[in-house]
Amino acid sequence: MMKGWMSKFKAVFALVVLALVLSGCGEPFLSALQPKGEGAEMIYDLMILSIVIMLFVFVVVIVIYTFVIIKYRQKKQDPDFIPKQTEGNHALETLWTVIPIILLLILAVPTVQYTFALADTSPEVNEEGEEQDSLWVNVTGAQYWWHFEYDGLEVSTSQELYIPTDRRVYLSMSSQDVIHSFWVPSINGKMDVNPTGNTNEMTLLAQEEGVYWGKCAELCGPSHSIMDFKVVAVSPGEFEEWVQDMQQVTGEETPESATAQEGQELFADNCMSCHAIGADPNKIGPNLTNFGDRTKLAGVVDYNKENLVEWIQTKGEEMKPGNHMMDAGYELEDEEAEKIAEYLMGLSPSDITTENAEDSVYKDSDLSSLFPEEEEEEGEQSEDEEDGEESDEEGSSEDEENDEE
Ligand code: HEC
Ligand SMILES: [Cu+2]
Repeated sequence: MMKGWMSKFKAVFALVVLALVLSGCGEPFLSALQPKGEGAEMIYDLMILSIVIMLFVFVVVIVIYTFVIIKYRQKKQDPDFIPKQTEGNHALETLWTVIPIILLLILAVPTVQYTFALADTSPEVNEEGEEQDSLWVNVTGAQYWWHFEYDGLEVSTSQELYIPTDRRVYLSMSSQDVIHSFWVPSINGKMDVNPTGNTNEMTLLAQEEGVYWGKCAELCGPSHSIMDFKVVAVSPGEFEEWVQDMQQVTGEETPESATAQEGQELFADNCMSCHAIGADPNKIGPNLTNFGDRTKLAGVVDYNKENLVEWIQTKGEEMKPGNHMMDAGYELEDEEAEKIAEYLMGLSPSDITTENAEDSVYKDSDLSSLFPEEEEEEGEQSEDEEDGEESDEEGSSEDEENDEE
């Protein structure tokens, strides 16, 4: 008897610990439990509904179970006593068949409804019943990065998808190598991308400005787990401005500094076979039109010059094992790589950057819990920073420490 209670206690204890651990999982910019988009909200509602139903069933079963255990426990009486034997009870059997059916219906109706709503990629209709122009983006997944081409706008970018808030953005999605899965948990559910020629469609509607994190959700190779990307939601006006700025870029622009100019030439000689600047649909490697505005290098690596030089020199071999820049044949002096880095980090054609995602749900401080080691390193530097004014504009991770204090 005693032992049974102990193991039950242990189970409850384990559940409590698990709940605590899981509650730490959700980062606001990467959590299906803190929806910031139309689709994510529907999915969240379904989760809550099914949890409520499950809890209801759980409580009812536990109550009956406890009642029966107590009421019908062994009594002090003749050990040969045999209780009244019953067999079959129509009322009860009907009841416990009907109740689950009702519960399943309560769950099924909104699930089916939302499934169709989420798959709906027909144009939005305004109050007068007129069809609105849809903003379509062609999304291509590749080992281990994402490419985005704004349909009809002559704008291409990679890794960081800019979208306007409160407007449905339509994605037409495929893969250029293996199956990947596009997932921005705060905004919508997952969608697979296939290399076989068929395109999948989905929509994104972000309700708040912010930089939302996306993950590849289909095992696609050694760097699958770091095939990260971002969705940057800015106001509709800012988005228009961004598009116009991006449209101006031809890739021929001469950078200001002489070093960057040399970098540009080196880039043209060594890198242009795989990378494009401007709307050129080169898809062996990411489009670098606004590379200067990236929040992360290659989706996951801290964005700074040192890492960029290392990326160029090692072709990302250790930062993203198995990535296809490793196929590149160039050999460069460190000095040359630095010049290229200077050129690339200056590629910022628009004033609209992730900083404009004002009410950003992704703040540097949030990151410290994801990258605990960095936090320590910054602790050492924080003294030097004390006098420096805090500007929210500094997207650098150095602000993390201060944000938290
Ligand atoms: C063989 C084709 C190829 C060549 C040549 C090449 N790259 Fe890449 N590059 C890639 C691929 C593929 C990726 C994506 C890697 C990943 O994230 O998995 C990449 C990623 C990058 C990134 C990160 C982009 C981002 O959006 O964050 C930078 C920066 C970069 N390359 C710079 C260069 C430079 C500089 C050169 C020339 C010195 C160069 N690449 C030459 C294929 C190439
Ligand atoms: Cu992938």
